[in-house]
Amino acid sequence: MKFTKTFVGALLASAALTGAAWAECEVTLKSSDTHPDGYPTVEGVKAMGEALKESTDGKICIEIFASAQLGEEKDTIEQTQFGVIDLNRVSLGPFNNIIPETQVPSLPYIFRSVDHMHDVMDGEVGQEILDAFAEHDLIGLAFYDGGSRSFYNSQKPITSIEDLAGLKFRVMQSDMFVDMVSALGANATPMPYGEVYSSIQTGVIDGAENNWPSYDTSGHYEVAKYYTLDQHLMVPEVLVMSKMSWDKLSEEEQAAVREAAKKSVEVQRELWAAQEKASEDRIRAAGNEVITDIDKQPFIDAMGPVYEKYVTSDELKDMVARIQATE
Ligand code: GTR
Repeated sequence: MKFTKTFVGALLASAALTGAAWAECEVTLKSSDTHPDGYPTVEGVKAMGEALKESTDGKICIEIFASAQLGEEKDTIEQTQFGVIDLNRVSLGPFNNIIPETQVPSLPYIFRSVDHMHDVMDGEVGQEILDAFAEHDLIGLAFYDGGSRSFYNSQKPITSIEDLAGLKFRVMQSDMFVDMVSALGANATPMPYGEVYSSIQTGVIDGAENNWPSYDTSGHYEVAKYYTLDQHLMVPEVLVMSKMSWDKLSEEEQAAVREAAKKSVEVQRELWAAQEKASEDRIRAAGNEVITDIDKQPFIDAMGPVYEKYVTSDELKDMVARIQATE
């Protein structure tokens, strides 16, 4: 068969759409995500890749490795620090033990609403947190939405703080989250995301906590039928780059990377809102018991010791005060 020019052109264009375009690029940034293709964070980074390819005239591309192909978050963070992975989309949670500033937006009930969270993360506090990555061989590029996290479990409907007593929940690998769960009267086990499904299934843990899209796409909703919307955390997602990879780029290219990351935020936020709704609909349709009628005040009141233990330096106290003062 003789290929016409248009046919080859169409073939190349479709290759670009399916992600093979990076093969033609001079620089290909390898990007990690624990979520599957189609998840709003993965799609956000895809949008960044498109913007970057365009602004660098096809020189810099992003190749995404979704579904934890490069490992669990904690390990991929180390690999990013070592320059093995160039870009990483992760929750702020797994950074808590290494970068104190990331604890602030990870504090339980720190944000009053999604708008409050956006105002803070898009403002000076957010910028200070992004800047804090530099001392840890990483460049903080942007924050994505991660909704609010609530408890789900396989045992019983939780309708009050008392119901949590004695249950064992998986948390992200952050000491602060272990203390948060203890302060609520339950037990916590830090564990990689990829081990949660089977751990609930086999009864090693009773449940975990996450947002609607993660509860849905991880399949956790199949093994933990009770979801209680106590919304204790609103931890933003973050997009970071390896300092080693960053240093290989010219100043102009670095600016293009920053710009493309910022541009992708809007795309991710829109997709996020739609995915939250779609996941909620699917889980409700699956017949899971969703407890919405819950008094959050006792949960909020129980968090005093967590703030006391983790908000210790003047810098962190000042950040918390500024967040609370943000309208
Ligand atoms: C999700 C988050 C992931 C991962 C996961 C977890 O909400 O998007 O990056 O941190 O939670 O609980 O491990």
